Amino acid sequence: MPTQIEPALQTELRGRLRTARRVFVLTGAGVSAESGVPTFRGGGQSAVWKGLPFDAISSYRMLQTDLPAVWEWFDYRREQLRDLRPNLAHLTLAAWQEKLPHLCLATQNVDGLHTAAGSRDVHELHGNIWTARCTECGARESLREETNVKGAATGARERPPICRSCGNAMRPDVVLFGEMLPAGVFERAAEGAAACDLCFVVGTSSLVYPAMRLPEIALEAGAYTVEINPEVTPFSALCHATIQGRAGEVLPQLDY
Ligand code: BJW
Ligand code: ZN
Repeated sequence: MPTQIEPALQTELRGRLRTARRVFVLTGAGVSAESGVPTFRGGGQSAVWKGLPFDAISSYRMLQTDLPAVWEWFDYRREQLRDLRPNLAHLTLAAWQEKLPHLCLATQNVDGLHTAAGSRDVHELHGNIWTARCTECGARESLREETNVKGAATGARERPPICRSCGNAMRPDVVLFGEMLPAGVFERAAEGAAACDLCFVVGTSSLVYPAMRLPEIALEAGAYTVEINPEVTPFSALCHATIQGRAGEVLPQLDY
């Protein structure tokens, strides 16, 4: 049975969307769950890989000690993503950007599905799984052309890929535990959070910083803040409204 938003809250939130001047949205893995992307902490296939918990393999320490293993993990993840499509949550947020005077969308996801849904200027706080970055010169290259990372297709590169600019090893262009976010991306998202009057926090466990600073900034700035998540999180008690439900069912019901 799909989640039905309580009618008074639905009316309240539609009204706020109609009158909001600036809306800020932070999304996490849950927004892509209905597309078939595994979450990190919700159990399932990708939480543990070859006996390693994801926070061990998606870490700066692992990058330093075993870059080929990190590539193997992200190649596996890209294979999982290859045929997946944006869901109603991604599509609703993309449609809001067309209707609202200003919408700032920040995501912790590396899957690129917000952009695939049509969202523009997405602040990808944790990078993008479809890009490689040189460990020395920082040059970036797309991995989209590799039709089959297992090597069956002609486009497959060596692992780790060698930078075409300087000849050094490349790495996945994602932010691993213990690493800083890309220069400027948090700051730009924080500007959106500080300036908003309405904030949505969608499908995140609300555990990972500095991403979770963003809705805290919105709250501190006085924004009305709404969480959408089937589970209770550490942020739930701080929000003005929490909707316990799936993003792909809840967000379309807020459309106004
Ligand atoms: C649905 C749904 C549906 C399901 N609809 N919802 C203490 C100790 C050690 C470190 C730290 C510490 N305190 C802070 C830190 C730093 C650390 C951190 O925050 N750790 C905490 C976990 C404790 N942060 C960092 O290291 C960051 N860097 C940093 O702080 O730099 C400064 C620094 C430098 C040097 C040393 C120390 C500090 C970087 C964080 C990078 C996170 N990277 C990852 C991996 C990306 C690459 C990859 O894809 O593998 O990003 S970790 C992982 O978590 C991934 C996610 O983006 C991120 C957040 O996960 P998210 O989105 O919340 O997903 P889940 O799975 O946890 O939750 C899904 C939610 O969806 C659930 O709530 C479900 O209920 C819900 N849901 N279905 C709506 N249909
Ligand atoms: Zn290079």
